[in-house]
Amino acid sequence: MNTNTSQEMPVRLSELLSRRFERIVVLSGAGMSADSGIPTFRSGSNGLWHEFNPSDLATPEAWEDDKALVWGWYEWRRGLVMAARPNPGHVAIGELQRLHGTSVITQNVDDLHERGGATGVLHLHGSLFAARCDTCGAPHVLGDPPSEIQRQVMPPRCPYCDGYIRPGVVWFGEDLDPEVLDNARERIAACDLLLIVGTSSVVYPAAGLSGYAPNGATIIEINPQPGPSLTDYQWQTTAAIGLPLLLDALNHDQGGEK
Ligand code: BV8
Ligand code: ZN
Repeated sequence: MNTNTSQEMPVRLSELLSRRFERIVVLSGAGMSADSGIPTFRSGSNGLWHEFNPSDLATPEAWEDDKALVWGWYEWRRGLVMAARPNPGHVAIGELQRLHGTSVITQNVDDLHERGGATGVLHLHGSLFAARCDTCGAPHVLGDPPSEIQRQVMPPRCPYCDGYIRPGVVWFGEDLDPEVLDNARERIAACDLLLIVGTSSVVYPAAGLSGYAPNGATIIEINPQPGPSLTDYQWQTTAAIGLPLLLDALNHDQGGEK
């Protein structure tokens, strides 16, 4: 495993990328959106909820305990995402998919991959834009988030059963959508290049997905502070810097359009 802290494509990495890849998969985490100004899950600011650990708020227990605090937190995050723009990393992944056919799997609950041009994104942990009734499950379309940040915001009620509307995300202790998880495992099991971008790889089952990559697949991690991992190459750079350079290298070596 190599680790390189340079900001241009390291030679060893460009050598790794010089073969032809037919089935590229991207697996992203919160670091993917850090360059768009979205705080990461474990090392970002938590705003008005600064005394709370995001992992403690993203739980059914917190929701049962204080719906207004949790709903206020998610509405703050939804507002941040709506005001943010996809960064060059999101755009490069959209191009990677257009030119080389790439599956995008994300732990993120934002829509920045889609706004960067990616389609068919698998959201392992749901989405800020998929609210639903906590009682009858009816999908609920949200309007604009509150204009100013409020610490406590009561969630809306379901027009069908008067239940509370909850965020459309997977909380700790909740199961992931089995279809989404199976789909992600299948895509990674068939890949020949896996790009792991901006994740601390501590949350399961997402963190275990890279283990499904077949022997012979090339696994590359892009992260300014990579953790221990079984990759072929750890590139200590950001998503916004690394992914456009990686796209250039693949375009150069794979002859542009597929
Ligand atoms: C499950 C949605 C079966 C919500 C999230 C005890 C009780 C219950 C469960 C467990 C338990 N012990 C273990 C578990 C399993 C648990 C788990 O894994 N816990 C961990 C913490 C030990 N998992 C679950 O509960 C999952 N469900 O297992 O169900 C079950 C059922 C009952 C009981 C047991 C098991 C559900 C997990 C899903 C939780 N929901 N999100 C929301 O967003 O509010 S996870 C949350 O963490 C986010 O989705 C986030 O994406 C994800 C992972 O974090 P990262 O994306 O990696 O973000 P992080 O901040 O950690 O790291 C950022 C990285 O980016 C860093 O490496 C940094 O260096 C890098 N970076 C920074 N800047 C940049 C950058 N990279 C590139 N460019 C940059 N510019
Ligand atoms: Zn309902």
